[in-house]
Amino acid sequence: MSDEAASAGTGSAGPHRAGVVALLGLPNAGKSTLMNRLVGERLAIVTHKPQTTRSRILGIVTRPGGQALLLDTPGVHHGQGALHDAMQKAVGESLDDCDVACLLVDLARGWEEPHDALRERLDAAGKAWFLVGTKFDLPVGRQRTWPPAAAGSPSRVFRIAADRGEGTGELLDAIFECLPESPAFYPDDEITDRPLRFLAAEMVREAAFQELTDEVPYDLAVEVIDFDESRPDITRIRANLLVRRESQKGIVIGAGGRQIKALGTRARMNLEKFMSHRVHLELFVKVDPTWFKKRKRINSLGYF
Ligand SMILES: Nc1nc2c(ncn2[C@@H]2O[C@H](COP(=O)(O)OP(=O)(O)OP(=O)(O)O)[C@@H](O)[C@H]2O)c(=O)[nH]1
Ligand SMILES: [Mg+2]
Repeated sequence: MSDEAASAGTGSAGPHRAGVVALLGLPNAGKSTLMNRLVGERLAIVTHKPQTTRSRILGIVTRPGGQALLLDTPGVHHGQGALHDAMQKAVGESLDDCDVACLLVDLARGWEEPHDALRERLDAAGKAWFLVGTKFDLPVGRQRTWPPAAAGSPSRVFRIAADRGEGTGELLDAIFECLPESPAFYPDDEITDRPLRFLAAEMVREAAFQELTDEVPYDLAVEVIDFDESRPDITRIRANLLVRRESQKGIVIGAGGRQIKALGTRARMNLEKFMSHRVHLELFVKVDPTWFKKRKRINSLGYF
């Protein structure tokens, strides 16, 4: 349980509340960081590059009297192709499915034109939505006039620094107050519906985003081909790094295999921290010029 979930007012005297909360915004707004903070685990991968998240990822926060189903989503952006379409479909479905939405806006950047469309969709759907300014710890964010007039009429307005947990407890309290009366949807010890196998693939992809430059991480997908949990003290994982072009294969492997070694070490250390035991990680680089073109293939990689 996160500090936020533990410290938030229990609300256990009133009716039980449960519902879906969509975390929406532009790429790099801090959606995944906020979800991880509220859930209290590094469920969603976070990098300094935009378009890190490719699918909707459920993070469950349970406390006495309530359960919030947080949906981390890909950032809203223009683009084309089956992967882009799958990412934006995940955004649309999260918006449609939610009981309350948080529209996250990077305070360092302020309100931008694509926020208008998101706000219009939320208002048209009649959703309760919170305006959440992120990265309040940065000086430029602290100086920004908030809320901006263009934001219209959000139900509530917040400023948070999710990295350090500033303002996130108050935000979670407000979320719980807004949820409909309902029994819980998941057992109280569950934090996501995603299998460990998918979370592991994501952690490898996170390492790829951190280690590789230019377009390579965007062209790369991770396919777990073997996930062996038969021993309690070590998990053995074998995964393919799918790249689009032969030239990218060379970049990912690096001179003398140094790049893939660094990437693998970084991923393994994060996996061991997450699983609290040893991980044996074996990575292979495979050229697959079409992985991002076919919807079913994209979905099978966990991006939906
Ligand atoms: N200074 C500061 N940086 C933050 C804060 N929250 C997130 N960041 C940073 O912003 C960057 C993007 O964070 P993410 O959580 O990956 O953003 P996102 O909205 O999920 O991005 P996409 O998945 O690409 O749409 C990372 O480098 C984070 O460390 C914050 O409160 N303060
Ligand atoms: Mg993200």
